[in-house]
Amino acid sequence: MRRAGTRRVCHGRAVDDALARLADAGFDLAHAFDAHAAAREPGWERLASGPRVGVLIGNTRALWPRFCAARRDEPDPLDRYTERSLTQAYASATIYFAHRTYEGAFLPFSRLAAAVGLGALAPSHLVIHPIYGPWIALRALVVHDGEPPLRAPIPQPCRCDASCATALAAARDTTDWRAWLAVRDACSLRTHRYSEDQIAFHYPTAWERVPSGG
Ligand code: B12
Repeated sequence: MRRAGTRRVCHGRAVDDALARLADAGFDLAHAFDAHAAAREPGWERLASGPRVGVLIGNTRALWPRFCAARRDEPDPLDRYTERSLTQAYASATIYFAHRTYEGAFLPFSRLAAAVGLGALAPSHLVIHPIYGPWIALRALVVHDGEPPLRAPIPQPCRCDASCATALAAARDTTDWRAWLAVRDACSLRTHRYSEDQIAFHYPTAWERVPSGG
């Protein structure tokens, strides 16, 4: 599988192998950054001490067939699949998951993704990737030793006519998933929209199944 928007994070063979395994499992976004610099972001102070390389792991629509092929009959199957894939790929690194709480709170993955330049936050509050638009999910952060690349926030990738802000205003007071899908669909970058099956998995039950998302 082609790895999307990534660069090698260090020379370590083990790191390359881990990224290849994750790509095979459908986690096709891996964005390395300086974990110590990112520790300045509110909510990420925990990165200040410890290994220097952070790698944000996410996915595009590429996840869907891989996940479906490996899916088990279990509660929150995507979260469990994510955990298994990450821990198998990185046996000894520190891993933080977007769907888990730490000391009672979710970690602000969207703000981290914007701070380290994986994407930019749109008026919809969704992270917009320069290629995949809003059709990405943030799954985990891996922290390991090595030399991090320099990163900076990127400019807004979408040519926004503010239609996502209008859609967000319409969705805010409702739990109707169609209104929330309309927020994502309002983005001008829609070539890499999820498949209907993937959308059906993420949207209609989002409010009953808080940890998952994508
Ligand atoms: C809890 C949660 C939810 C909850 C509550 C969201 C809320 N508004 O309070 C529910 C289940 C309702 C939900 C729904 C959705 N979520 Co959500 N959610 C999360 C989760 C796990 C934690 C958010 C959080 O509290 N962060 C910690 C706080 C401190 O950070 P923060 O940046 O201030 O977080 C705020 C925003 O993230 C915001 N938020 C969360 N999801 C969304 C989605 C939209 C459209 C908006 C406007 C705001 C918003 O709520 C937080 C508190 O105000 C994150 C993953 C993560 N760890 O961040 C995903 C996450 C933000 N969600 C995501 C998505 C896509 C959605 C949905 C659009 C689709 C879906 N079904 O998954 C829906 C619908 C929109 C909505 N009303 O929020 C993606 C965003 C991807 C991207 N490209 O930006 C994330 C990153 C998950 C992922 N795996 O990628 N979500």
